[in-house]
Amino acid sequence: MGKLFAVLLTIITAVSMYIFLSRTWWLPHDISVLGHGIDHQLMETLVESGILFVAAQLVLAAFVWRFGGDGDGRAIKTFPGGAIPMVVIATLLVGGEVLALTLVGTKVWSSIYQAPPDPNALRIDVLAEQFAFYFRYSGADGRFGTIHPELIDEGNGNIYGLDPANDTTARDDIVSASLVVPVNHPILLSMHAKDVGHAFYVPALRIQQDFVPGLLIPLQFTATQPAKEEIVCTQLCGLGHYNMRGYLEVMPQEEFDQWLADQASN
Ligand SMILES: [Cu+2]
Repeated sequence: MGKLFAVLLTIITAVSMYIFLSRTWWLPHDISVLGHGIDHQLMETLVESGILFVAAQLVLAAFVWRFGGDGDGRAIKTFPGGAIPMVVIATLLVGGEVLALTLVGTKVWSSIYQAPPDPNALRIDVLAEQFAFYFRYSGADGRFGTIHPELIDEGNGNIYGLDPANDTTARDDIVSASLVVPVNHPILLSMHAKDVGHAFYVPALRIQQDFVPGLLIPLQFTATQPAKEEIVCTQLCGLGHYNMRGYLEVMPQEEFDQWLADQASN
């Protein structure tokens, strides 16, 4: 029985390794300036934890093969020095590994979350609600109209609660159901939620960011090629969650300018 388990364990380890090495389920294509750094970090983590995984499974298989119980009543040997040193060593090893990965990963993390926004970034206001995303552009004046929560009215299409009658900066604001951005241009999203927690997930951008009600969350990215990607909500946010999605469209600058002009004249 012990030997059979050792063989099974070795086969499972080999198959798992093959799935990763052959890239059977792999990352989607990358259209973000930051994507390379993130993928590189992910690879380092995968390789490091992969080696440890394979080594641990094979050592386990070898021990089971060699010492697997066959019911002959032999006494169970104790680990030299008792269990405590073994637990301490294992904790230090695993703790050291996690800490090392954290320190190495901090570089990529801070390049996304701690870097100051590009002064030329195109600012887009993102609103998440049950069960849709809305994207607001400031229009010709470069200023966003103030949000008045009491004016929010799905019925008349005032999704953001703007007051164009009294607020001149709100008059030219453009609200779109798709996130349309120019290629190779830094984008700064300002994300907020109207009701519950949601998330903004675009695998090709390597971005997954939660919306938290009450918080204004900045998020920056630069897309490197024209594309149309799905934006999905990855926080269970209610009955319609499965259907909460939008589209990111990355287009050349001239096309984007044209799109924005078309939206403004509507
Ligand atoms: Cu949602």
